[in-house]
Amino acid sequence: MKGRLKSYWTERKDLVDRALDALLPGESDFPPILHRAMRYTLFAGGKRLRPILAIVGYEIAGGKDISEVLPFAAALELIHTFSLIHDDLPAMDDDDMRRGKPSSHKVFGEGLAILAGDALFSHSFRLIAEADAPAEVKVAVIREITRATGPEGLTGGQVLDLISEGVEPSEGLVIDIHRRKTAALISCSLAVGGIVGRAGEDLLSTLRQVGAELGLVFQITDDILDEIGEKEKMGKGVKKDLERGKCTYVRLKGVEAALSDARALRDRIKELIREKIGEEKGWVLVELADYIVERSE
Ligand code: GRG
Repeated sequence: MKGRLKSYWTERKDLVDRALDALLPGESDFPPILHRAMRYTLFAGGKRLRPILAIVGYEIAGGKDISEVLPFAAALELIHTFSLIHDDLPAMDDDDMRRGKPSSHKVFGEGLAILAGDALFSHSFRLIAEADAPAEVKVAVIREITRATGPEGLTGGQVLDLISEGVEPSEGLVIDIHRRKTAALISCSLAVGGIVGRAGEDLLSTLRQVGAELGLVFQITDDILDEIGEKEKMGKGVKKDLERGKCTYVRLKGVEAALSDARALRDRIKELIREKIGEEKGWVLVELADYIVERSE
């Protein structure tokens, strides 16, 4: 990441990190082992893509007071972190490393890792319920999040990902898994920011669409990085997808074609942003589209 995107990101990431710390129960709250486990993966060093996208959506909608969107942004990061902890479990992807550290279940054991994830998910809805926003905004946010995380989104995507191990991938299946497992929450994050910033229906549907395409390209790049990325930069094991016979874009088309498809999709997303949001309001998304495809972490 470079230039003005880097300074935009650093400033907002700092706000998100501080909000997360303030909005989470303290590490020594009872029972301390649960609170330690909740904070362990949360503060292990994520990019904070989803909460920052919520801020981006809020700002594009015309929101001026970032503190208004921060509890919602924090809730999205709690949900994402919950999904990472569960994804790493032996019953799912069985990964020993996450965010550059041993996975939650490696440190706390499986039972606590499951429960830390559960507690993060529950706490996210408490943050939404207690946010300083009108009830109709909160209900719209809850609808957006539950649709993105339920059977049509993350949970359904994770099920397809799990039952498709070893299956010969088709383009339809790979894209369906990627859209649900990864793109749904990324799209939801931009839309949640839009809802809190009181975006109208047209802008909301643009934010959902741009987020869904960015999410798809994000997961295609994740597949590429699993194949050719560096473990240290990724903060997790690499070459795991092939080993487990995952239905990935790289398995479908190979690294070269995956990269060229990702770049073509990136170009279409940039056109969409310029056409529907405009360069002035949408510059973060335009530059983010480049970062997502060219990233190494
Ligand atoms: C949310 C109800 C509910 C269930 C969760 C376990 C599960 C069901 C879903 C797993 C989905 C999953 C882990 C998808 C992969 C998404 C992905 C590309 C994660 C990596 O995101 P980054 O690179 O990670 O943004 P950091 O660590 O930077 O936050």
